[in-house]
Amino acid sequence: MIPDTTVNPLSPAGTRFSALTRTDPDVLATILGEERREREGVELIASENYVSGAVLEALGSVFTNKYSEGYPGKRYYGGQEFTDAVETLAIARAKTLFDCDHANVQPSSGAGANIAVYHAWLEPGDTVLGMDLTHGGHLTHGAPVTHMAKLFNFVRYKMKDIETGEIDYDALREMAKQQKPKIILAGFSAYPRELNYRAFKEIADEVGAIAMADMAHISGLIAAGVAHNPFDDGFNIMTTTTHKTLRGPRGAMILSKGTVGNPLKAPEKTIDNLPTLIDRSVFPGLQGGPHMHQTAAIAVALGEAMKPEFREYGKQVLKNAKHLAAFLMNNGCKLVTNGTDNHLMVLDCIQSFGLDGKEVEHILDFVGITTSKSTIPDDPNPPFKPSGLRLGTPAVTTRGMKEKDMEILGMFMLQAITHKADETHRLKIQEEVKTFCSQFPVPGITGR
Ligand code: DSN
Repeated sequence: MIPDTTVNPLSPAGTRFSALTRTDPDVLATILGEERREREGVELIASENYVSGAVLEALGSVFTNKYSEGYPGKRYYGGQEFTDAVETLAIARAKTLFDCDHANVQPSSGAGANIAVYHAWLEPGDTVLGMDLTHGGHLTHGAPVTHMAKLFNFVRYKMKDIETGEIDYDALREMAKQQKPKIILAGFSAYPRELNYRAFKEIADEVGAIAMADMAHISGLIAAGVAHNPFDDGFNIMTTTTHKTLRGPRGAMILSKGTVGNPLKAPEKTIDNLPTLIDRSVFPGLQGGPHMHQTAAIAVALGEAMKPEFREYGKQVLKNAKHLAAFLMNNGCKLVTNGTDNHLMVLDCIQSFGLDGKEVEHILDFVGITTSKSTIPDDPNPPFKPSGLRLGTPAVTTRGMKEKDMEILGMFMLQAITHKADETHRLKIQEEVKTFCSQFPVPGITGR
């Protein structure tokens, strides 16, 4: 049975939330409310997950008290015995998991990690070739609204065929020859298919660019060995957040190939110096003191990702996604690229239901199914009211759901949309979702 933390457990000293119970019941109420929301609802946002009790403990540790600008063995403040040890551990685990020469585990977010790479390698005005936002790319890959788009010249490639998701690598090559990018960027936040990393790398070599992969969404699948590792095809850099399929705390890493030098000395801009250029770009270039409690929690998550159970987790994420996609398509829904090879899918809500993504997100929210609206390729609608909805299976898989549960979730979703105007029916589905969820504990809340 799942302990009900919304009922004040009296909290004797030393037990969970005992200090907050005494000092700040207002904030405690919000934390318990969020726990209840996570426990009683279904999380289908493709970029979210549930951390383990161990990750949560490291994140809530005294490492948050410490300033540690610099890198292990080269810091600007004293008292670094344990910060050096934990950061060294995180770096070593990241290098082993992703098979690279260097890991910078300090970026506090994925956006910062990408910005640090751009500044490590580019000069203002240089060109980056990245995936179009509505075709699945990410805001930090050069969307015109970002600060980076004012500094660098981003040009965008698209899918050749939105029915299959295939990228037009011939067009990409031609574009690269014309535009002469310094970075070719492979990566996405709403693309449901595998990329051909070898093709990206060959094109990058032909035009003298470096190959960078933003694997924020699928780094957990790469670590589990169920998705391709871009380093196997010679990529130079991989950025990733740590809180999506990798199931760690909020944070990010920059992984690279090359020789690790002294980050206190500015090296020449050569491919071999990328690790040092990246370290200097993160600190002092972009950030001040790293979040060592976050680093400790990243180390724990990377340790978990090295275990055989994580391989099984990765396999199940994929099985669940394929199953949910098939169930929805068999019931008349239209998915962008007609399916998925990874953990996510994009539902075309206009074609499926005659509703936009914001309306469907809202309908599902009411019954306790959390999703995120999404653009579809070349979406005629604006990003705040786009035509699609993105769904993903990393979080529900962490809770232990399997293929048959995907059918139940799919059914709840379709019923909620069909009965959107029937209040009694909607409340009934809301109760059914809650009862269904009670079978699947949330790890961090139960302490697992
Ligand atoms: N917000 C993340 C996502 O949902 O994909 C990426 O930044």
